[in-house]
Amino acid sequence: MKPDLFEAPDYYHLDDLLSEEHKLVRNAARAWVKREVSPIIEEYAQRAEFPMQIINGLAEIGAFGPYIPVEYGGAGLDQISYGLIMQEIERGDSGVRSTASVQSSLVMYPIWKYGTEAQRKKYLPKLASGEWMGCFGLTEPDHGSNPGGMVTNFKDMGAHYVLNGAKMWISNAPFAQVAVVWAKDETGKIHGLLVERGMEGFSTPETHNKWSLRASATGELIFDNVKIPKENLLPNKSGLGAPLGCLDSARYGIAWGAIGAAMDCYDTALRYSKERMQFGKPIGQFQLQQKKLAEMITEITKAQLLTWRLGVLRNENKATSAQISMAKRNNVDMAINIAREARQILGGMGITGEYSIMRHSMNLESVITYEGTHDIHLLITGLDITGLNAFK
Ligand code: TGC
Ligand code: FAD
Repeated sequence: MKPDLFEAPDYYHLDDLLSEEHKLVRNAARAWVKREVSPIIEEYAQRAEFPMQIINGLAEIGAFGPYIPVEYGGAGLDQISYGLIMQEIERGDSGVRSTASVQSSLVMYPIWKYGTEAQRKKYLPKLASGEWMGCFGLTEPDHGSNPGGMVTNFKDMGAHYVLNGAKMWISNAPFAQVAVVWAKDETGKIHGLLVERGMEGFSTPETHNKWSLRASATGELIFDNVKIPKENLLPNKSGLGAPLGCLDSARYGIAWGAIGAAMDCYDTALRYSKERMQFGKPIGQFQLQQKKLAEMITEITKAQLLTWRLGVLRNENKATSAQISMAKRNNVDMAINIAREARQILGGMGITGEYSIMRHSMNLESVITYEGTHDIHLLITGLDITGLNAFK
């Protein structure tokens, strides 16, 4: 792979809206990605393997629980710092950002928000340091966009619960020590359970043959009469709103992350367009190539401003789920379109692993699908503005 020469576009001086702390956090993450992710990621993606050696570094830049309080091992940062970390990591690779999103927003967040003090103390410091990795089991083979239909269930046996069912498409599953699993009790109400590797009847087979997010490990969670201690139930929130609340936090991180992938594609294409000569000129001098690049920087700039504003609203506890949904949908769609256009600017070179664009492009096919598909997010906005529910 070519050396990482990334220079971040900031057409509307977004940096002026950031605090010194935001810039310090962002710059540390940016430098770490250049040093530790860019040189190795293509090889790991080609081999379809998650680079386990980066876990400590992810913990050090605050990517595991950026906004979780320091007393539990988190970085105690605000929502904009959280977003900027996700942007920088996904600039390197969406699969690496997935690992961080799952750990922070889908594992640490529910333990912090819905767990007991004993659960927080037991799990959060280990997850923040990367000593333990976690995963989040919501999706099932027959229930993806419609998680409320899940069939995974647990029964109260007096001294413990017994869990049965299966989850599919679970990021980090093959190596996670703990899974936050969403399952129905005997009355059909959804609860979160903490399932640990090694519990009898619990297995995590890896999913192979992915053409997307190849540097992220994906697997199934299978529960065959797994005995769950009663203290492993998350007691402080139940119902579908509990897992969906975690998704709000993760979708917000993805909105920033997608900007990172788009910035990397744009920056690569811009540099290439000034170096590649055809018909005796740099291809960047042709109007059609300039149109592509001009549209890219416009869309990136719009997404940066949208997402920064969403971060301010989140810091003030004012962001709605529908606003977060809009940013996730818009920014991932923006990034996937930019990746496709950028790939064309590189001609044949664009399909090789010498450059990051094709990897971003393939990764974004997962990002536009998970955490709610593009169409599901359109319907969430549709419901919000019309009051008419397409899901019922
Ligand atoms: P609905 O009846 O609308 O809602 C049920 C209850 O949930 C509440 N609620 C929310 N609460 C918090 N945050 C949100 N975003 C919420 N959205 C809804 C709602 O108020 C209601 O509460 P209550 O008290 O009235 O019961 O539910 P529905 O069954 O009609 O479904 C709605 C729909 C389709 C929008 C939702 O289910 C959905 O978002 N589907 C998409 C599924 C999805 O995103 N799955 C993600 C799986 S995890 C993943 O992909 C991780 S990838 C990780 C990585 O690698 O980065
Ligand atoms: P389906 O729900 O079957 O949807 C298929 C198509 O139908 C989509 O285009 C969808 O938009 C459309 N559709 C569905 N319902 C409607 C409707 N009402 N109106 C219009 N169109 C509709 N899940 C987890 O729980 N944890 C994870 O860690 C996790 N990681 C993932 C990692 C990867 C790499 C991938 C690919 C997925 C991951 N997922 C995870 C699962 C992901 O959230 C689901 O794939 C996603 O929610 C879509 O579900 P589905 O694949 O079953 O598609």
